[in-house]
Amino acid sequence: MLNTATKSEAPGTEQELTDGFHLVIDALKLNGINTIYGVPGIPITDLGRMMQAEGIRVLSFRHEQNAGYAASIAGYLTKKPGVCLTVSAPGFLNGLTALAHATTNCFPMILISGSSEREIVDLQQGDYEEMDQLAVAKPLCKAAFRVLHAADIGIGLARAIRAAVSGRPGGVYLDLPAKLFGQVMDAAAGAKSLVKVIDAAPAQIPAPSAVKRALDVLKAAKRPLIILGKGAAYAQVDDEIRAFVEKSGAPFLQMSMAKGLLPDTHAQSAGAARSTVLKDADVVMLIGARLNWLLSHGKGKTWGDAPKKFIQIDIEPKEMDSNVEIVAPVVGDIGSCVSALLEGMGSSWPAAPADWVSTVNKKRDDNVAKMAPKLMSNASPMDYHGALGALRTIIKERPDAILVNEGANTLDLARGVIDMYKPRKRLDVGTWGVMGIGMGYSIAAAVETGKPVLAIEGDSAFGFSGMEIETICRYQLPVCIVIFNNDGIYRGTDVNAGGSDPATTVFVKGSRYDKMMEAFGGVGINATSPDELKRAVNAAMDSGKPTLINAVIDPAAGSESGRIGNLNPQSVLKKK
Ligand SMILES: Cc1ncc(C[n+]2csc(CCOP(=O)(O)OP(=O)(O)O)c2C)c(N)n1
Ligand SMILES: [Mg+2]
Repeated sequence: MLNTATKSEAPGTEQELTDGFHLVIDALKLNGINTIYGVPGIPITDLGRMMQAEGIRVLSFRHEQNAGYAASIAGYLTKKPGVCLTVSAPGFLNGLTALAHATTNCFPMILISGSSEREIVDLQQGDYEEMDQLAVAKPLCKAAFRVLHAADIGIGLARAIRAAVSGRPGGVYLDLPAKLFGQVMDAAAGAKSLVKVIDAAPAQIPAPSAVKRALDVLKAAKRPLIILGKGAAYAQVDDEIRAFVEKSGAPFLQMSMAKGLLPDTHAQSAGAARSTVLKDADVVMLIGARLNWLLSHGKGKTWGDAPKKFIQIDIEPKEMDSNVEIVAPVVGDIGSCVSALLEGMGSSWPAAPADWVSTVNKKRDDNVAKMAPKLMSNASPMDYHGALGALRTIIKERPDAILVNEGANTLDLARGVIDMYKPRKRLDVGTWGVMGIGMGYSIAAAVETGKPVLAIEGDSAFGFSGMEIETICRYQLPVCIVIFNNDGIYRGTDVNAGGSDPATTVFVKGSRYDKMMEAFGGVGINATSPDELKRAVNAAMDSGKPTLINAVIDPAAGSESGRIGNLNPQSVLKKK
């Protein structure tokens, strides 16, 4: 039912009217966008109220950055653009980090911000929250649009949706000036101006010659390796990907957020033999994974001296040859590409070379065996492995739960230790290694999937979005947050070499984050051993009550920057 109002034009005549507020709402609903993440204020407070009245779910956050991260991951999980709604200038800027993050990570998202009066902004006359938001947003997203006339709202939203989800997905900015909302137009003309986007992300079929070239290279491999990225997880063609990987027989690696696309415990998984397969493989097929810093750009020490041929499957043609030569580029959407590859393999595809497979499997099994005793550690205060050993069992027993993870040691070690069993269940810091996604991701994951969420958070990482625990309690979401509290960033033991202030990486010692949760009516627990931790998480997951567990970790247990300390620049001067 479209929104209308009646207005008497002249005695005896009545005209059905609509306005900008209602056209925005009708356009969103027409395109199946039923959930909005945002923070209210001028000029969008009433818009939020009217959205609620019209049956759209509006989740109101404490800071726009967290609402933005929520929208970004909603886009990843649903393949529909996640929408974040903010006020002008400062609210817009707070949401912008998440929009840039969505673009970098290829998540479809639309940031809709109210903005101030164009006439005053453009003459720089000092309007309330004055800023040329469109210009600021442009370099940080895939596309940016502004709507000035109510009659263009339908087209504006249609363009934003298409830009966000088609081709390589990303962030889109939609600028809605305050005056637009009150603009009135004839209701029938308004209804006609709306656009339902048909086939928003059209299939992109790969060229048959590209598919053949890729299969020829793969077939000739002596030491093949398949790397699955989060683009492969995003595609939601899990069965086809599994069939392709299994038919190839090749060892596979899954990038952080692709973990679980195939179970990490799969016979072909080389997750625990990563350094061996990267060094020794002779043919590497990338599926929805980019050769960026996370894969050491496809060259250097990590990749060893053995010559390599890369096959890459990606929807973005410009991705090819971005770091090293790609001998067999396959451009298209992952679903179409993987189906074409599978078909092209036919019925007599040879098994992967047995000596390579057994070498990789042996290395993997040795490494898994080496780690096993560490995961049994019952030390108190806990070390990372002891605490993660307990959480690993919980995910094994509850494979449908969604795991959100951020921190340095807390991230890198959890990624290695906790096996994932189902696709799109692991949500983490992504391409930038950004801190602050934790609570926004947890909220959106719970809202979009209805599944329980376990957020494993470094104490520093948690601080970036911690106030949203009030939001979690307000909406009564099934989120259990475990804070790995080691008194600081990387470690809680640093000392200031030059004065009496605390070192830059340490926090108040012995903090009790669990008490924060109690302030909002949630469950707060202090856990000092893996057994206590396991009991508390299981209780939270069973009850579905918002819970925060302060897991006390040995402040000396972590290492600088987790697993990526090598990226820190070094001073040429000796340390005093
Ligand atoms: C937005 C942002 N700011 C700063 C950083 C730098 N940084 C990387 S990890 C980290 C926090 C690590 O500490 P914690 O979350 O407590 O994890 P721990 O290693 O102690 O387990 C910070 C601040 C970042 N990645 N992103
Ligand atoms: Mg810490």
